[in-house]
Amino acid sequence: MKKMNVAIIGDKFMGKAHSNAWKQAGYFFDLPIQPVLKVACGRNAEQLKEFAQRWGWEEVETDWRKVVGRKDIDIVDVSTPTYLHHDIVIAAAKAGKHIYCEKPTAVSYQEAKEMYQAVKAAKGKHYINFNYRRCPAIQLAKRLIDEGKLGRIYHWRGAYLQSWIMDPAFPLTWHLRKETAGAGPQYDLGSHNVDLARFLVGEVKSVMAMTAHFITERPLPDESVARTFQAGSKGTEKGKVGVEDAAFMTLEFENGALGAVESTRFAGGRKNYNYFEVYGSKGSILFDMERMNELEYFSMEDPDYAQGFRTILATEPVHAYVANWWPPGHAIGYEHEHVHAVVDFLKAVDSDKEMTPNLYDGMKVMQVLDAGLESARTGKKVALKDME
Ligand code: SOE
Repeated sequence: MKKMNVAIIGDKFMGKAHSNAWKQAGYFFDLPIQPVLKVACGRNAEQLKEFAQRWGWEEVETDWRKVVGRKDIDIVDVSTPTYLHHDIVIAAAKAGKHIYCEKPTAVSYQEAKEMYQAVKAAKGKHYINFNYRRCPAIQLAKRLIDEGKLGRIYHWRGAYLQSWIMDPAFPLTWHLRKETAGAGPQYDLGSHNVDLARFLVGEVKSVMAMTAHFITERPLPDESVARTFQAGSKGTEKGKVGVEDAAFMTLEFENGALGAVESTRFAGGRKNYNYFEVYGSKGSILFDMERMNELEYFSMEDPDYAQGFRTILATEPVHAYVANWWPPGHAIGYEHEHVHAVVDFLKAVDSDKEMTPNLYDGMKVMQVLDAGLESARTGKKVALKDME
């Protein structure tokens, strides 16, 4: 079988999720290319060594430029904090690599545009990791919509709610600084939601938004801390929070549908509540990531005496990707979406076909998100065409 060498840059949460995906994909799916876990790159040499040993990366390197410049590397996996995506992606595109990049795309729409220009001019394939698209229940939602089962779409209602920074003692990690994250939940969570809205409903035409800042100062983090959920602070010294704590947007779609997108890290009890509803002239669907194997479906075509939401357990072989895992009813999880993305990426590379979502989609999502931030700043509706 053809082999390709993968370099991963970033060894924290996404580094782990992607390493697992590169490793597992070939056990469950017939891959056209065998990915070789060649080199792992991270800043902290000691943590990196431990990471590489655990996941089976053959080599380690602390300088991403050296990794991207290596002739033997075919695929660059960008799993770093957001502010590094721009330079790494552009360098990797210029070096002719295939690119597998984490979301949010960049710290601004402007940067995302530059990244897209670079990959467009290069020959490698590119992917932006909006992993939720590859959840079988969301693939089912897409299928129902494409088959016309929902009819004309009237509404998108998306909410991505978390609670991990509600404690004011939670330190000022890179997610809370404008220079490293670009924005707060508007980017981190809203990017997933807007991607799903574009995937299931269509292109966005205009946006109105409001943001809120609840906690404006936080303790500075311990240097070794990068992973949000294990963060510790180094004492009483504080720094200014540079991003919003919550962002709520309304969307006008090009097809006339109206949408709402809520993104917050201040929803107590919500851990990873990535939730959406789609309402159409013939039916409705609801999805909740915390119950990711299920899709709620309501059809107006059912007899009136039997109408109501039904819960479809999307674990049958007929559902996307599921036949390669376990028998019906044996649920799958978050990490499987990442495995599915790796499988499709390798197929795209092998067949020289576009992978979706790619850095074009990543750029379009950033355009919507920045339109939202602009609207929140000015108090005005922002048309996407004015953002070009
Ligand atoms: C943190 O908010 C986070 O890890 C996001 O960055 C991920 O994209 C999301 O899948 C889960 O929450």
